[in-house]
Amino acid sequence: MLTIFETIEKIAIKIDHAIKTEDLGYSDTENTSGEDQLKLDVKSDYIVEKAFKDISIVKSLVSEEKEGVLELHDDGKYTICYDPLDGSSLADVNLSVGSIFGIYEGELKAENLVASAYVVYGPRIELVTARKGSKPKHYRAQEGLFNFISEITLDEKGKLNAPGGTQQNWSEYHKKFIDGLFAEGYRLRYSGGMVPDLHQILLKGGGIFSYPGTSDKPDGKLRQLFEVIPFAFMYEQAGGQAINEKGMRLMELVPNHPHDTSPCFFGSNYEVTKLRNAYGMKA
Ligand code: AFP
Repeated sequence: MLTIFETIEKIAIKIDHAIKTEDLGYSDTENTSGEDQLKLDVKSDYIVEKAFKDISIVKSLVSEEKEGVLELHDDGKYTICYDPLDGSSLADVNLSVGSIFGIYEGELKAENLVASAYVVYGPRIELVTARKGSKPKHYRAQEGLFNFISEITLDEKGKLNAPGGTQQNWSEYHKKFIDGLFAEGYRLRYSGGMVPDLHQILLKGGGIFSYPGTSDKPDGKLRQLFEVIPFAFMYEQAGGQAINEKGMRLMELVPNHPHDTSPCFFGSNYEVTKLRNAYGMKA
């Protein structure tokens, strides 16, 4: 696992360099979700693939930017599902973006995720890794090396509210839930980049990030294998919760297809309990 995390560190430095130096325009390709790919998406995907190609414990790769599974080593142990550059459409307005990695052993379902990691490309490059049985670990890069800063623990209750999805397509009860948080004094923190938005809640003690099912996207937008499950693991390891609209732990998801999405809510305990009440979910 250490080898995988060290490889992610090298990838982070290279992707950060690409963000700072490469053309920010569109390529002439689409990803499997039918979204236009930026040149940066394609480049970042290439950087990740190249870095893991020679790591023998990696059995296969599944990228948000590609259809299907890329088989690497028959004797490998892990499948890495990754979004090489999440929120890439924010790069042209110079907001933070990120990379997300879910490391699975066996069949691709949440309970088989053994570790996850994400990188935030902001004013600094930061890395957070999580493994079973310990708190997520937060690192910051300095002159190309990642220095450990601290373990991450969520408070029982936070102050931040990051509500995703197009508001006119929210359900009445979701709108009521979000309005209720603001009425309680919560502050809006939403950049449109899942990685920096979830990172902020983790580091500032707590709150809630929601991306519900909406009338136009009943299954939400965020992808289970590359985005939802790796962050659900992070939030649970940090002492928080991560559930879907029915109150099921996201760590129980079983995707039917690598690009399946799910409504998702990540937060500290107080806010998730409030969500359960608002949605009429079982405790
Ligand atoms: P892109 O990868 O298309 O830029 O989308 C970013 C993202 O997947 C995720 O990082 C955000 O949380 C989410 O989309 C924002 O979506 P909305 O703009 O619909 O809230």
